Amino acid sequence: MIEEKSLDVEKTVLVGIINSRQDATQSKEYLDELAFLAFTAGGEVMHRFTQRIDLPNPKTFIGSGNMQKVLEFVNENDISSVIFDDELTPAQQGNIEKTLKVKVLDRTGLILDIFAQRAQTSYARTQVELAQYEYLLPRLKGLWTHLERQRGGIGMRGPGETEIETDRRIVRDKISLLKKKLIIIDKQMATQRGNRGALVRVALVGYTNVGKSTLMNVVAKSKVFAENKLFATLDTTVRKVVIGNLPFLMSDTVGFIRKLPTQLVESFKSTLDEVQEADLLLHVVDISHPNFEDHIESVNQILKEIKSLDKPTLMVFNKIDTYEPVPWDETELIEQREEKHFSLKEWEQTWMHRMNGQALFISALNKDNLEGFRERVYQEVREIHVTRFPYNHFLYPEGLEE
Ligand SMILES: Nc1nc2c(ncn2[C@@H]2O[C@H](COP(=O)(O)OP(=O)(O)OP(=O)(O)O)[C@@H](O)[C@H]2O)c(=O)[nH]1
Ligand SMILES: [Mg+2]
Repeated sequence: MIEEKSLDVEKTVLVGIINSRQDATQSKEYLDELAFLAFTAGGEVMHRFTQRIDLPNPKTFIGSGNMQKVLEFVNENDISSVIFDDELTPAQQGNIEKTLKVKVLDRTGLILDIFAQRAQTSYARTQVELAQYEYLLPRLKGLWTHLERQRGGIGMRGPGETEIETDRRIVRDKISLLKKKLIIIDKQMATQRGNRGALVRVALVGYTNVGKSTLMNVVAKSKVFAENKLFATLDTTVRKVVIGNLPFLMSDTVGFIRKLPTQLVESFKSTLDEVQEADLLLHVVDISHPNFEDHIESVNQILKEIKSLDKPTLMVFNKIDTYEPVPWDETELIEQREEKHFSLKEWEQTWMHRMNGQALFISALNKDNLEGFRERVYQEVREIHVTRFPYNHFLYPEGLEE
């Protein structure tokens, strides 16, 4: 079993930078996430390189001394791809590839590759393909054509997998064809959403891997694919949920990530329409993740991009089962405590306070506080429902009927 696995695993190295905007700790956290992305794409990270650098080299991103070190490592360890955490210009990517003679990807390229690998329906595939071609277009010149041996694997899925097209015209034609195809699908999706009637719509949003699908499954008793890898969900699933006797629609959709490629945000427009048209957002957060506050920021950034930041939102802090508060000494000075030393109760108080009570704490996996979750969502949905149907709100009495 293990041998089988190691056959498909591709050896990669990561490259990140430390600068005035990201210190050593942050850089490490970003590389942790990049390593998880690489793992999701089927790679094994053999080494991480970091360089302190404020202005990246316009030609090669990192300096020549460091490039030499990467090159030596690549040659000595049979590395087949080098992944940069930061966005590379097409020229930088080309130059680095010439030096290293292996595949060179940036975070955007890696995320696009994972999306291509995970897209199940033709709708998702069309959206990913469009994003990939748009990413590919400025990078066509000399792209990997000298790497005949290494076709396939990370960064090579989706367009160009079977043949690398060097003709921009073909790629442009493909882009316009895919755009036309998406317009048709978008129309179908809009009609489908229209057909769902006036039921209140609730959308689960959040960073990737926080447990949105797991929560959807327990609440809607559905079977949405969930796993401990990034971007398990690409297609939106909508389920009718009834709490008490109040029916509403709940949607589970693609997870967000720091620096989600703009090409993806654009081509996933229709998938994200589900969020835009929702009446209530449940922003799910993995409270056990050391970077969860950064994650909230990234999600809010994308919500802002899709003009959905001002929607009524409940913050749902998930995975309270794996959150391990370090017991703290009552006599210790408050200032000396770090965030991780807060007990759950304290978190609850700080967040409830900060969010005006719009926060919930649950474990979707262990079903902890699911009753509290259902009760709270019921109240919110009911409020929207009675505004929408002022004359028959008596159909839905106060409180839950179980
Ligand atoms: N410990 C713990 N793990 C959880 C909980 N909820 C979900 N998980 C796990 O977290 C991982 C990701 O869960 P998903 O439901 O796929 O997460 P998601 O937010 O839908 O992820 P994407 O679709 O990739 O955006 C899975 O391994 C789940 O079993 C929880 O409450 N506690
Ligand atoms: Mg999911």
